[in-house]
Amino acid sequence: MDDSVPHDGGRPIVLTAPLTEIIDHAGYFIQMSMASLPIWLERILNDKYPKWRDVEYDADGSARYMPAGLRVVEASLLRRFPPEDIVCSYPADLHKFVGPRTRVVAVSTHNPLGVTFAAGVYTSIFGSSREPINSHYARQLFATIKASGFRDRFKVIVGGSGGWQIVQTNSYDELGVDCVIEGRSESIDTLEVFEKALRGEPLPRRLEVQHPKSRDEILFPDKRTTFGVVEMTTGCGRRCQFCVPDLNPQIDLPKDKIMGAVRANVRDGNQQISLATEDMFIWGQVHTDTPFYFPNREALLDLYSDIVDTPGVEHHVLSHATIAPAVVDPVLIRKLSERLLDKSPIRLPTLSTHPQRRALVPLIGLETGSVRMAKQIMPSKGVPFPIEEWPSVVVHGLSILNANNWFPAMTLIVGNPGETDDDCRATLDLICEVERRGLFAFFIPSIFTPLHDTRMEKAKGVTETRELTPLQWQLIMKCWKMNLRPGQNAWWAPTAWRVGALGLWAARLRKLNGPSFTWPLLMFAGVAPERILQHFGKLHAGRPLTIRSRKELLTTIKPHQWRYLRPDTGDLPDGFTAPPPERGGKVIPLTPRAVA
Ligand code: B12
Ligand code: SF4
Repeated sequence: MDDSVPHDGGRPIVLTAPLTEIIDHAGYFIQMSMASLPIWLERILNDKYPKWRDVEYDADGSARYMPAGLRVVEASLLRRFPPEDIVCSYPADLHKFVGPRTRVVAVSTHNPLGVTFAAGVYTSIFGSSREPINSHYARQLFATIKASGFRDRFKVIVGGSGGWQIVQTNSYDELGVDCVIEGRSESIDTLEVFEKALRGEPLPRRLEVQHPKSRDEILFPDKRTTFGVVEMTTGCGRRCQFCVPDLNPQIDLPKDKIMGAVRANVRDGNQQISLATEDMFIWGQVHTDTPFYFPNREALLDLYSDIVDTPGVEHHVLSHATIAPAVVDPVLIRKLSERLLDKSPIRLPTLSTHPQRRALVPLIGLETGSVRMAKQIMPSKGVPFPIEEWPSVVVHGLSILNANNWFPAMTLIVGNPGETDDDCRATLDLICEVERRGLFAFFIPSIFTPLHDTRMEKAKGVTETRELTPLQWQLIMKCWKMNLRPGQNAWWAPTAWRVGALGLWAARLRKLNGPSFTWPLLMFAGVAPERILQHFGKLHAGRPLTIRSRKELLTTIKPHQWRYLRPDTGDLPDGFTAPPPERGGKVIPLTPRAVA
């Protein structure tokens, strides 16, 4: 860092984040790619997005936008400290704000070392330089802070959903971090740590702080956030064993606060909004008389309609969802499409039937196609349907979503503890069934990573790509082959892929990933038709699955819950009787349009 002294001696509290977690144009996918691609492939993104480093400033040189988490930290600190003591700075401008008066540099990070789902996998598949682009920039940020001439005067506090990576890898000294706070900034304990740092007192290395238990305790920033991220819910409720966010209390946040944060984003120049959630479909149905997995159609339509109708909101992007609600209420999906598609910045010309080829791409967990595995790691993932019906729920959910121009990015976990070849075959069968039916999702396989604090924290997964079995490789490469279908319409594209993939394999990947990789790679490259490779026993041939009809699926719901089904969705189980007029629940004020 440049050691010139800022004219005001610096700000006592400086808030920052890695540049690659702050940038806000070019859509979610640029950040996701940066989390997954190794630094030696950065030039691909530089070529595609030559301006990705360009950021906007407020009049005082502070950052115009920051990740939502850091904005909440700022809002939380503003409860106790004066605004002139706090600044949000881009990494390149730290020298303008860090000076002799600085006592805290606080860093928010999502994924600083790239040791989480998917992020670690692709960098290790791609080679010797395993460091993901995002991790490179995170380390660069920490190095800049560490090199400050005023470093002995301030403490470095790290927080955010990726803070645990520093704890788990014990990278405190290497990165120059004094304290990692795990948990939310609204906590009084978080404020106490900042107080201590301002007084120059020693800090604990790691502090776990309490998550707010009620919706009113969650703060909303009145400033612009990266991608216009506004929190919608916390927690989930489906209780998957590997999941971090599910450990938080299940809360849906008040609509008036969400709308306030939407308006703040628009006021500060953001044209895009995205609601942060683990499952958008629980909103409006948390702690009501109706189980959360029967979505509250009216409340959701009301909320999303008001967001996309807010003057200045040009784009809206979905974040995370689950698939069972699509089977429960296809009418909701259709009506959401009617409201949301026109504002989606994502276009999938070969898939979408929207006049401008717009599409909705929520992130949805598929994780496994093996019912045996699903029972172990995510027994409630498909509620209200029993987990035995998981493959049918996925296929039906996807057909309803696709019919409404939703093409989800679906994550899969490869190498779950105890995963057998049969489990892997079952997942391949499901993926092939999706292909056979002409359905589409972007399948994003990742290698099982035991995430800190989860119920599977102590479980051991695959640590090296060389350890992957031929079936696991086949699954990974099959997913990517299917993902590339929409982009392969140009006459030259398939050949370019073949040549590129083979070249990379010959030059680098053959040695790195071991012999199990060879046949799946040849399948990916399309060197020989899959059926020939299957015939010679080099690949598993996906077996056709028996998929239940929607009516059969609805019949598998526990009969005492049938009353939560909506008659206008059809396919009702025999013996269904219409529910009483008022569907229990808390009262959510609705606009007349949403009810219509
Ligand atoms: C929106 C989102 C994204 C967006 C936008 C991210 C952004 N930069 O704004 C996109 C799609 C780009 C994205 C990408 C990825 N994401 Co993401 N994402 C989310 C999501 C849904 C919401 C994040 C959010 O803004 N929440 C709201 C804010 C308020 O919460 P928060 O950030 O946690 O902040 C609170 C605390 O952490 C704390 N805090 C935050 N910063 C600081 C700093 C200090 C100093 C202190 C004291 C406290 C503190 O206080 C805040 C509230 O008080 C979360 C799930 C979730 N519900 O949190 C997943 C989540 C964070 N993402 C996750 C993952 C895995 C990824 C990817 C690696 C996926 C991938 N393979 O591509 C990439 C990594 C991106 C990168 N740059 O490296 C995981 C993180 C797992 C982990 N770290 O162990 C999560 C939890 C999802 C999950 N279900 O697993 N993500
Ligand atoms: S459905 Fe998703 S968010 Fe919910 S518990 Fe499972 S993995 Fe976590």
